[in-house]
Amino acid sequence: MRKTLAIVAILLFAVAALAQAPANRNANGIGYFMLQVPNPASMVMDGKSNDWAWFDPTYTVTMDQFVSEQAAPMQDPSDFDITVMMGWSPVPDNKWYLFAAVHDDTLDIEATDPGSPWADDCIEFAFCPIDQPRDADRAYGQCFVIKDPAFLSPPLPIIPSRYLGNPASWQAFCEAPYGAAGFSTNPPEARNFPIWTSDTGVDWYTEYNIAVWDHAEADGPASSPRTILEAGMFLPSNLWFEDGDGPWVSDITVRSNEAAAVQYFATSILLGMNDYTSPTAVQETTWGRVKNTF
Ligand SMILES: [Ca+2]
Ligand SMILES: [Ca+2]
Ligand SMILES: [Ca+2]
Repeated sequence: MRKTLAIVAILLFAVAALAQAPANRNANGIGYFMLQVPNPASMVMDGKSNDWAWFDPTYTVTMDQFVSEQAAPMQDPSDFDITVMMGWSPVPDNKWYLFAAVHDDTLDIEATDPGSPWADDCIEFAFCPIDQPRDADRAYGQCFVIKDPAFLSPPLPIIPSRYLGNPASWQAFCEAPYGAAGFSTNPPEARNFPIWTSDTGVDWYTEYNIAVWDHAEADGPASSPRTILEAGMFLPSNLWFEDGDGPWVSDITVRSNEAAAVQYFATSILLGMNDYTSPTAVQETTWGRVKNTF
């Protein structure tokens, strides 16, 4: 009996240890930043970055700020090279924004079944404002996969991932008015093909916005508490990029291997409009003036 109790005590200690977030949760050792979108009404989720000219490039996330979740060697930039901008908007829009540009030797978007979105070039993303490990009860379900839906049937741009319960309820978190996404490629015709490659590769672009929830319930958005995004907020969130051409290599992620080991996410800080320097300061000033008249 004593031995059994000792084993139970050890297991409880192990569970408690697992519940601790490691000190270094971020692949870049610092953390990531989401910038307040100056004018959400001007943002079009079409996979084109012309509406991101306001973004301060200091906060662009480049490949040196990612690691392989499986500690695999990072791919050569000609094979897979990621650039990400992240934003957020306050109420009433109240969403997380992201624009990702990936240089890739081969675009692979051949999968037709939304039930297995990981087979192709894709991005998995997740958030947990209450900061629990992913498999903990309340974090479950706030994990989504986004991939070019050109060959998917139905063509769902954002697909819930790792959820329990009714798929239709979870899909509601991904669609208007809560989520939208758009895609484009350079050259534009690349996404007309299930697999496309060239000597110089291809650039593929993913843009989305999505509502954030303190926790997502299986009944859908109506029974889930929405997170109110504000400047200065700390938002545990994560990205995993997968290069779908050839055999699967690894998940390229923003969380540290230590965080992955205990299923915690990376950390982002929401910066307000006075906290960063916009390259389109004239527009920003105009917007600030308009805002001050409210
Ligand atoms: Ca756009
Ligand atoms: Ca590749
Ligand atoms: Ca690829």
